[in-house]
Amino acid sequence: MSSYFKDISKIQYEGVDSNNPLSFKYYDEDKVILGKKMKDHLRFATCYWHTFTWPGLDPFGGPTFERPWMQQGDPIEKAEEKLDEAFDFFDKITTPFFCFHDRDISPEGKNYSETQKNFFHIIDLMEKKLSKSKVKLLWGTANAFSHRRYMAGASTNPDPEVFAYKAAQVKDCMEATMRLGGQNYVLWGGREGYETILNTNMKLEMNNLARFLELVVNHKHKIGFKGQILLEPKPHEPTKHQYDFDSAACLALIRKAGLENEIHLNIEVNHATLSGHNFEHEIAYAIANNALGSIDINRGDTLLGWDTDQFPNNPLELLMPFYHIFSNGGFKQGGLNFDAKIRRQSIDPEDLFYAHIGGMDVAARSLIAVEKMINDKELSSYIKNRYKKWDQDLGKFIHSKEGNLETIANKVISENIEPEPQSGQQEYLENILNKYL
Ligand code: XUL
Ligand code: CO
Repeated sequence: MSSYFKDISKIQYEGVDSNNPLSFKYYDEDKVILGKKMKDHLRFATCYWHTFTWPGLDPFGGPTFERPWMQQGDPIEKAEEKLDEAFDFFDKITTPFFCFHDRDISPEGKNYSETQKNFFHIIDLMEKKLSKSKVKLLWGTANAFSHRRYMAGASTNPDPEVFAYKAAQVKDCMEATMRLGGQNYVLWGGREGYETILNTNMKLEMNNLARFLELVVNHKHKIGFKGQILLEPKPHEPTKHQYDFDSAACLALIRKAGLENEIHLNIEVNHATLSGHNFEHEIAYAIANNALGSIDINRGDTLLGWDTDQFPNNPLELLMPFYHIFSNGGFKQGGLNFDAKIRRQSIDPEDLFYAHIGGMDVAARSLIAVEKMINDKELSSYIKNRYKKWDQDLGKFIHSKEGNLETIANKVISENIEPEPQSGQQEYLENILNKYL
């Protein structure tokens, strides 16, 4: 039975005037925004790895959290204890979903059969827990990057035995995800890239990665899994050059495998910033290519150049990404996974609650602001107007069968075309955003 969170009750919405730090100020799950309840728009998920498995390490120091299930003991019993605590947390924090990796929930055994036995033992228990809880599974995924066998990549490893090992893990994890009613399955490469081209056959590695995507999609159809398959971009860290660098690189891979109708993207904030883009760009790029599936919400630290995976705390940073998401229909099967960890000094059980409450409130505030932005139509009308000539004669002609370089060039002369530059009015537009927050 769970005890770690025993002093904390279910978190309730109390509004902005409440001084209770263990309450929501903005996230009112049943409040209707843009025609749907907040909880159905935001589809929050707690992530098992950072919230229950990450022990508070950094490159210079060991674990700081020392939670009961992280102590020495029988690894299966500890995994069971962690599961009890995790479900107690889900029920109290009220995220409607959670996400997991195979290795977060159960330990490796001495060979793959034993690892598989451990995994399905916990999956059986999880299935029982799910039948008694309101929480649902947003997505499952396999960890094919932590163990030393994966140091040179998983599906891009020079050794096909490593490829096969990952295939076995992903097969089991997809089947478990389906059995638990998971709505998506995520592929995050981790080490699908290379450290030095001196020892790398890039063409073969990229072909193998495309082959892996194809095997995953074939298996999805074979078992009748209705969830979305998602690929998560990340530019580097752990590997120097990753084949799944950003949304554009992931889409190139997906298209190489001919799977653009089968695989969408799971876009993470801190991965977007590490790639030299921002979250808004990655979201807008995915939407423009009909590829947005789900998001991992967190943030980096501008003073630290690595994936710090902090909880979001600034509504302004989410405003435009949310505007793009919710003005384009929002999430269907996807959602908003807190792939975020509390800081190494935040060692109390309450700290996990403060972090999620803050993240959920910040997202709720941004959603409330976005509702106004969408209803006011100020930005959408501006853009519509800026591009309006594409719906008129010349714009239509360029896209018509008659349009070719010659006929278009002839028009420049016959119609005396002399374009007049127009202001982009960036500052005017930036000022508009101010009024929504
Ligand atoms: C790693 C990361 C992963 C994926 C799932 O940076 O974001 O946790 O979300 O493997
Ligand atoms: Co992630």
